[in-house]
Amino acid sequence: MRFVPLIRMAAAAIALTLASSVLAAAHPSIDVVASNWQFTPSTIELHVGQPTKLRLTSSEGVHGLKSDELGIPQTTIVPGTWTTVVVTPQKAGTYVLHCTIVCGAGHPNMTLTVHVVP
Ligand SMILES: [Cu+2]
Repeated sequence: MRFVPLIRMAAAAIALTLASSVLAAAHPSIDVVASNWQFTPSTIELHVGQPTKLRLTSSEGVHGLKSDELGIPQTTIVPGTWTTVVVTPQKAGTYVLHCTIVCGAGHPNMTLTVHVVP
C-alpha cells in the first residue's frame, strides 16, 4: 500500500502549511528596506505590548539596526536576504534608530524613526 504514506505526507504538508500561516498571521509584519543611505519607510509605528515582526532587507549596501530600548539585537541587514526580528515595545515614545554599520557618506544621517503608541 503506497497510498497511505503518500496521504500521510500530504496531510503533514497541509498541517505544516496551516501552522505556518497561523504563525505568520499571529503578528503584524512591517517590511523595511535599507539602502544608501536611508530606511524605507523611514518612519514606522508600533504598539505598546504588541509583538510586531520587522522584516529587514537591503537593496544596496550592508546596514545594521539595534535598539536596547526596543529590544532589537544588533542585526545586520544584507542585500538578498530578509532578516526577521520580532519587536514588542514596552514604552510609548519616539525612538530614533541609527544605522549601526558604517556604510558610507550618508551613514551618520541614516535613521529609522519608530513611533510607539498605546
Ligand atoms: Cu550605516
